Amino acid sequence: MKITDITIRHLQMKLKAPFTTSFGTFTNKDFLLLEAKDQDGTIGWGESVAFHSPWYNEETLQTNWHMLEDFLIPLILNKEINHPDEVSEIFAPIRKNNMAKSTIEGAIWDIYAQQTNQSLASALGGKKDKIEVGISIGIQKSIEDLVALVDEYVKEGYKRIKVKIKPGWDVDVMRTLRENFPNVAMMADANSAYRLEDAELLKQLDEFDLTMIEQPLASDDIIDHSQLQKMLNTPICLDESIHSLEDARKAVELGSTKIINIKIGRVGGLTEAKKIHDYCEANGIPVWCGGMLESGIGRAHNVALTTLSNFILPGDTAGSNRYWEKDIILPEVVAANGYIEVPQTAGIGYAIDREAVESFTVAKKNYK
Ligand code: OSB
Ligand code: MG
Repeated sequence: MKITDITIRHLQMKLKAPFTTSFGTFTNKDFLLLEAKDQDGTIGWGESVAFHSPWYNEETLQTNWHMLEDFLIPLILNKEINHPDEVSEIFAPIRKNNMAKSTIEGAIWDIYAQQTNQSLASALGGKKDKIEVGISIGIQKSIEDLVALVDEYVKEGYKRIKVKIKPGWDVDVMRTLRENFPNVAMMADANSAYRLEDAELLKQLDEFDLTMIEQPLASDDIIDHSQLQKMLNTPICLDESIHSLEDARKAVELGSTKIINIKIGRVGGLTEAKKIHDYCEANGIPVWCGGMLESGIGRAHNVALTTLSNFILPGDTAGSNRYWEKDIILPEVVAANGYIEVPQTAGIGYAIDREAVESFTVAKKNYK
């Protein structure tokens, strides 16, 4: 393939309900969509998962736009590409900026899957026709509100509940949840809100039989996590700390993580995500697919990735209706009884609702 035309759009979509983590609250989702056109006319879509502020990691919507416009798009336009795996090699001279890189790579995987007449899931080597998913619930105003929400999602069929924690919203919250939902698979995500000195407090979570605790310590740490894991029975799962296969290998070798949350954007694309998946599978480390409050396009990529065999634990890819009044794909992603059916049509498997895309677009630019 040869990409001859790329359009970047900045979309703004209002979340149905604000989403609060230990680092901040999202009410709107601002993000970039990338539409790439091959010389044969095939169109592929990618979504940047960078947020509008550098809270989760250092990238933002604007840094992604800069990287795409000034560095990444010029490396891709009119270059002969035989396989999407080549994209990460082309981008190798550019350090980090993984979410920006992943935005183009995702569109190229979509085009490749269409041109080889297979679903993105099959193109990646995935075999499942449905995937098991959980839900991630933000910090609420009160424990009562949280219990009511969890009850709602358990009734909707989600089989695993993840809740956000932070200092002051942790042990008592998890105790109340466990008392109310004795048999539901539960986990807590701290988004780096604690330090090794908090080990005694985090140890109290062992009582609640959590499937894992996600990223308790600093976003760039793998050393203290290995110390903490020695003190906890609850498995640690790293999210923010893992940007590459090399990061995954080092964290696993140090014993800093027993499970890995793979986010396509955080690791620079589907090719690297697959490498981490394969390494983890060979080393007995289960993985699951994380979420970044994606629109339908990023969600479709997550669904496809989750069909790989070592995605053993339910991920955060909930149905479109958990986030949006109206998504930008047709049909929307539907989670029924905790499962999403994997689309079998070529490419990402969902049609783009261009009218919806235009209605949420606040800026756009074309590159040829
Ligand atoms: O840490 O997984 C995270 C949302 C925003 C930023 C970081 C995270 C999250 C989630 C929500 O947990 C996942 C989702 O539902 O998309
Ligand atoms: Mg997380």
